[in-house]
Amino acid sequence: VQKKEYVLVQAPMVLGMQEDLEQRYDVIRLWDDSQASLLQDAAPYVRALVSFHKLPLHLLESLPNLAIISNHGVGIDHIDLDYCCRHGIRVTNTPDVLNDDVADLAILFMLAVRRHLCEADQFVRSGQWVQQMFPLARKASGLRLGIFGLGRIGMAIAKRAESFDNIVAYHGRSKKPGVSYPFYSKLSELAANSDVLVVACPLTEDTKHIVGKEVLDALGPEGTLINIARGPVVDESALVEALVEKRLGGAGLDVFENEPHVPKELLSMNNVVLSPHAGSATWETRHAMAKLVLDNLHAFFAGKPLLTPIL
Ligand code: 8YV
Repeated sequence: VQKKEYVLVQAPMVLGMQEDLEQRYDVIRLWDDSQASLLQDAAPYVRALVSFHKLPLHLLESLPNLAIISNHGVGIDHIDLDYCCRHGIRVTNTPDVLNDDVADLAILFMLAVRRHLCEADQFVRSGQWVQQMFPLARKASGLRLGIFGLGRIGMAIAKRAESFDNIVAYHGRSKKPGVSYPFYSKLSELAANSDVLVVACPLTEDTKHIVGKEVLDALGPEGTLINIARGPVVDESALVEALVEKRLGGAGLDVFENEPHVPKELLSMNNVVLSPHAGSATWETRHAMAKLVLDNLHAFFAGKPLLTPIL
């Protein structure tokens, strides 16, 4: 019998796919403390790792034969690509399969924040409706919607926003060829010309904290910030300050600087809608993501081209 390859997995995959993985490989579960000694013994032979979030350097260093990291997610800001490059480690991610879900959540935030959906739900449940009228909200259609990062997810958001008669404009590293939406070369100018600003860019050294006081003030007291990308793209203390001082109208946030911790000031604000980094969290999408993770691994071990390589 041919020995199975070891695959180190950082977190469980969606039901069904974890079982598929375990049938095909000798899986070592990083979240399961009872497998720590197995990991110690197997470390020199591990060639593949399935990552979900940040990998400690000492873990990578303990895997001298690591040859592929198949990341469960499109964002790869938590992977040390320099380390991977230096050690000839291939890296794959899961682009495209989650575009719809993440774009849906951005639109959901736009609607929920502007139309006070969470408050309205609470208003009915708590019985306040029988005593008073629900305060008026703000329109979510016919707005100027700025997208920071018009990549695959940004485009899916733009397409949806158009069906709400929103006027789309964008900012990014460069103007996209073949795209007719107005391009702003300065993020603060896009913000100044937007009612809703959606953050949909990757987290890099260049984008860290780029949404700070200047951008938030440009968006202004009637503006809505939506972040479905990565927490640290937004300077969270500047965001909290802007909301506390009512210099920003509202926010829809799926991601935070120090997940799963959320600044306590946000918890009591009814112009803020919060979500636990759940942009891709549907059965269908998590299944498609896991399948892509597995298909990249299978391709690697079969010596075939990787499906969605980063490195
Ligand atoms: C999560 C995401 O990372 O794809 C991404 O970049 O942020 C999300 O899909 C995913 O849940 C972690 O596996």
